[in-house]
Order: sequence, then C-alpha cells, then structure tokens
Amino acid sequence: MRENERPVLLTRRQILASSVAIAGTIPFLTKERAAATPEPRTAGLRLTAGTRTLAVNGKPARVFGLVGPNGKPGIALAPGERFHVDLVNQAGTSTLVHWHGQLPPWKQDGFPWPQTPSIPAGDTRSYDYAPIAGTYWMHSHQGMQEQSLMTAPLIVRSAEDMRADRQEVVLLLHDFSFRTPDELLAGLTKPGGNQNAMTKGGMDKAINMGSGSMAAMNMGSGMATDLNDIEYDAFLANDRTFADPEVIRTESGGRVRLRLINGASATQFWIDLGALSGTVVAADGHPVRPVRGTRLPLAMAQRLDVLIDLPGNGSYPIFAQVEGKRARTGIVLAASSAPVSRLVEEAGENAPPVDLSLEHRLEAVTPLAPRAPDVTPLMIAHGQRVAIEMVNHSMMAHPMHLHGHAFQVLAINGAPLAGAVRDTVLVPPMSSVTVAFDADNPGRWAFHCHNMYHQVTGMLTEVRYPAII
Ligand SMILES: [Cu+2]
Repeated sequence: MRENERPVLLTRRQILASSVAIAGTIPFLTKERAAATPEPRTAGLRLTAGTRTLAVNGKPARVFGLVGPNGKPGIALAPGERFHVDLVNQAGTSTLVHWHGQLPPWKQDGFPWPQTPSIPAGDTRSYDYAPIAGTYWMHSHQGMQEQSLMTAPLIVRSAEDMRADRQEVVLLLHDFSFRTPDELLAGLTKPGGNQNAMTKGGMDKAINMGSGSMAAMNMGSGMATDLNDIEYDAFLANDRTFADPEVIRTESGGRVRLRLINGASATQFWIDLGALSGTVVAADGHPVRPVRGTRLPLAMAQRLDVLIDLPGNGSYPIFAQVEGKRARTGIVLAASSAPVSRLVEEAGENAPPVDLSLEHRLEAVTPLAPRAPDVTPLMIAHGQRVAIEMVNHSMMAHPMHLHGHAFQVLAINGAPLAGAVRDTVLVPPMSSVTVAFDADNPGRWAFHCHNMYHQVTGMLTEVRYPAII
C-alpha cells in the first residue's frame, strides 16, 4: 500500500464529474499544474497533497486534501514507527505542511522560513523523525490553504493504546465556505466591514513583548465580544455535514477511544456527547489525569482524547456545536444493527463561548519538573525554562500555539495551576494565561494565534534560539 499511486482521495462522498463547477474555495490553483509525479526518493510513507471535490449542502466544492498511503486522510503510525514520510505535492500550487504538535527538528516542522521554503508543485519532500504518541494533526502553513481543507489527522499510536484495545474513532472538525479565503479575509479587514473588530482591535500590534521575569504578550483591545467573525456555509465532521453524517459502526462491547481534532480555521466548538459520557485522558496528545465530562470545549487546533463505553446497542450522535450559534455538526456511533434516525442540524439554543472550564480541571500526567523560569523574551537559549504570560486585552478569543515544544499551563488569570501539558491553549477575551516550557529543541519556531485570519494579519511571532543557520 505504501506505493499506492492513487492521485487523490476517492470516496463515495465525492462528486467526480469533470463538468462540476469549481466552487471558489481554492484560491491559487494556477496553470503550473503538477507534471508527472516524481518517484519517491526513499521508502517513506507516501502522503499526497492534492485536490478533491466534496459535496457540501448538495453542491460541489473543490478543496485541497492530504491523503495517506491507504487512500485515507492523513497518517496513522504504529507504536515505535518513525515519521518517515514522502510528501508529494500534487496540489497544483506550492505548499508546506506543518505536523501540528509534533516535536521534530525545526527544519522538518513545515513552516515556511527562508531556510525551509515551500514545496513547488510537482515536487516531493521527505521527512524522517521520531514522533511523539497521541492525537495530532497536519495542516498547510502556506498562505490560507488550511481554510480550503488542506488538513488531516496525524495519529501516533502508543503501545498502551494497543493494549487497551479500544476502537479508534477520529473526528476532525472544519469550517467551510464556498467563498475563497481571500474573500473571507477581505470581509474581515475592509474598512467599515461589518464582520469584526480586527481593524479596531489593533491586530497589527497584537503581540508586544514586555519585560520582567516573564515575557508578556499583549493582544490589542476591542470593544465588544467577538464570536464567529465569518459566516460559514457549513461545519464539517470528517468532511460531512450533520444532514448526512458519518455513521461509525461500533464493535461489540462498544469501547471507543474518540480522538477529537478541531481543524477549523476560525471556529471553536463545544463537543456534546449527548446520551453518552466520556473520560478525557489526553489534551493535544499529551496524557492528562482522567476527567469525566459530556460537554467539552475545543478551541481551534486543540485535540482531546475521550474514552467512551457505549451503554447499549443503540445509536449515539456525537455533536460539535459552534460557540455562539445553534449550528452543529458531528458523527454517529452506532452498534451494528442499530437504526440511525435523521438528526436535527440545529441545536435548541446557542452554545456559549468556548471557555477554560475544562482547562481548569486538566492536570498533566507528566508535568514539567519544578523549576524557576529564566528571564527571557522570545530569544531563548537551549536548556532554559521559559515562561510566557499571554495577556488578551481584546474581545476576541485567541487559541495560541507554539511550534516544536509542548508547554504546561501554569496560571489562568494569575491563579496558579498545575495544568495540562499541551501545544495550543485558549486565551479568552480580557484574560491571561501563563504557560512554560523547556527550551529543548533548537531552531526557529513559529508562535501564533491559531485563528488563521488572526495569524495571517500579523498575530505571529518567532521563538528563536541563537546561532541558527
Ligand atoms: Cu486570535
């Protein structure tokens, strides 16, 4: 299967008629269409960045995709297996894919630094590093390709996962628009635009480093609480809407490990397990002490692993409701013979803003060793303990992500916490969150808001070690 030559993902969901009208979701498909695919230079797993056509709300949508060696989205690795991947660019435009939350050498991180340029259309780039186990994901860090669904799961199974013998269910969430990302961004930034406060909110100076014993990030200021700046056409769970959800048939016993991934570009969700209850056992791939719950907030780019034991042989929807809205998407877990009834696409009432209620309850299984942080801004040195206090003076929520490191959440609004070790944390409006990490991975690392529109309008900086070439 490793040499599978299928150029793009073909599933029953896709409309393959060549006469299909191209929806405007891919911004820069150029005439420099990929030539013949080069032979992989090594024996890595083949991961193809390409294009595909989905049906969304009954209409065809041309989007990007990342298809693994088995023809399915993304990559899943066995315990101990290296991330040895040949990324083949058949997307018809240059691209670069970030292995979100993984801790590779920095030149394999998939961020377009001058030293690590994007992959031209038709080319292949190889990656080889020892991955860390857990629920991760991959997404393009090139322009705004992420909004056009250049995203996929990256699952690294542990030996413990295999021993537990639970059925693995991956739920990858997206926000979707028939408009191009450029059109969506223009709607956000144009003067007098009615969609949000980005231009009022000082995004251009969103990241200001203070001095003192901690680096402090100040995130601008706005006037009113700001949810869902973009009116999306659909919200997708594993590429499908709730009108036609994926039904996952559960194995006998109904023991599931649900791997939740928020791959949306600008949307936060409340996961609602409905009639089920679950146990959160990992945040952003990193184990946490078990926390029971049925409604779980999931900020952009975050992941949660939830263990669920189905109580019977019925069918059980897993809802993902958009914060501030009635809109929802999701999947259905159903025993083999259980009928699945049609689902109501909208919830009865709007979901509240995604918050830190779960973050307060999370505690890393393997926390950072106790240690005082060094006095340092974003130039850091190998071996340091670095603490960053992120202060949000705006009315927008910012899910903040650091590449190449896992940090521990150590305070929320100044109140100390021995929280989760993870890679993405939400900083709600008018709030502060302090994280710390060990500087153990020399390189140039992006540190940014994972709301893609905040990132591309400047909410991105660099955490850098000295003497990097
Ligand atoms: Cu943001």
